[in-house]
Amino acid sequence: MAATQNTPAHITELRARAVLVPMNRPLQTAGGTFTQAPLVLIDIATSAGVTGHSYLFSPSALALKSLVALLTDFNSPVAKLPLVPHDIEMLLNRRMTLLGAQGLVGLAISGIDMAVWDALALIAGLPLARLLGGAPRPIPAYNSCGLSLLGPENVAREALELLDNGRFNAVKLRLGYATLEEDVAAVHAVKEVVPAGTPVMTDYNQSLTPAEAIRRGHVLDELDLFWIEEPVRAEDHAGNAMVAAALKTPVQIGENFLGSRDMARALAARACDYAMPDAERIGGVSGWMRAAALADAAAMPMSTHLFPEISSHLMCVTPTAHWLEYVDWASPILATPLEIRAGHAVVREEPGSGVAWNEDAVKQYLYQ
Ligand code: SMN
Ligand code: MG
Repeated sequence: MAATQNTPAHITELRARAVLVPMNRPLQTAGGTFTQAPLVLIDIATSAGVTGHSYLFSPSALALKSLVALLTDFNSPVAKLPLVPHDIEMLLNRRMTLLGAQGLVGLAISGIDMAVWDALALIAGLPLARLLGGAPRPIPAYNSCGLSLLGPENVAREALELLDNGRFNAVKLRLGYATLEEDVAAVHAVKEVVPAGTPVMTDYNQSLTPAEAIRRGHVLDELDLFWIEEPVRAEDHAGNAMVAAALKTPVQIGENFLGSRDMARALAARACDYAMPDAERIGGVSGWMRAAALADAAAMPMSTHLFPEISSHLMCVTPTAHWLEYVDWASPILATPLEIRAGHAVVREEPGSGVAWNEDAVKQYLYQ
């Protein structure tokens, strides 16, 4: 008897639009300030009648229109292609080799990959975590929505608000004040108000030189911080390695890994103790799975950066899964925002990656 052949669904259209979503708490880091979240929403319509969704975060609103234009231009190479994420990724990377598949191009390819996987999960009727071979489970999440460079009084007040009576039990504090003394004062202020044992992550957003990071880090080493993130320039693997070797506190990097090969180079350079790739820079779902394999081989705890909705599914299939970074920036435009309960993200038993639009809200925040 001849084997039955199901024709795989194919892409019918790729659409992109931009929104500027007001943030509950403006974020002021040593690397930049945000009061609105500049997001690009991607829709991949398919012949199966379902539409896959994903979004990108553009750290500068200045690039929003360019990203939308780039994605719209990608409609022509991807329309009519079968819904096969690996082949789509390979094709787009090949087409972009001479231009360079990083920067905005890398974000666009990652965003397409995430939307294609979302469509596949919707067609299969499975949560993305299950389609990838895992099962939805609660993922430990820290609240990363605030704790900007606002001084000790403000961060102490905000830390308690962010814990939200036990909804969260870990927070991330931005550091990189003009002086070490101000960094220490901010850490003390938070540590004094949170319950004993509360993990306090910290983030320098690449603002120090290696020598200054080691000088500040030796003092911070006595303050029981959960990790020190991006102490020096992200691409300076040798500098990060010097800092990681000198400090007791784990050094966390990864949000600026540009694809899994970049991550492999960072791991080979021993640039960090912990890794936290970012779904839109590591290559979407496909890139994440390769990054998770690298982290597993290196026995390295792996956390996430932004995109908590899809990232919580990915953590269900990450062997060294560590912490999910929770931000609520996309929540206002999502049909069902990610839920956090007792310090954990709730991965729903519903088809897809957890990303679908609240169209009324999207209309309200459209950027054009
Ligand atoms: C961060 C990076 C980019 C945008 C916002 C916040 C920060 C983090 O480094 O890790 O949350
Ligand atoms: Mg960071």
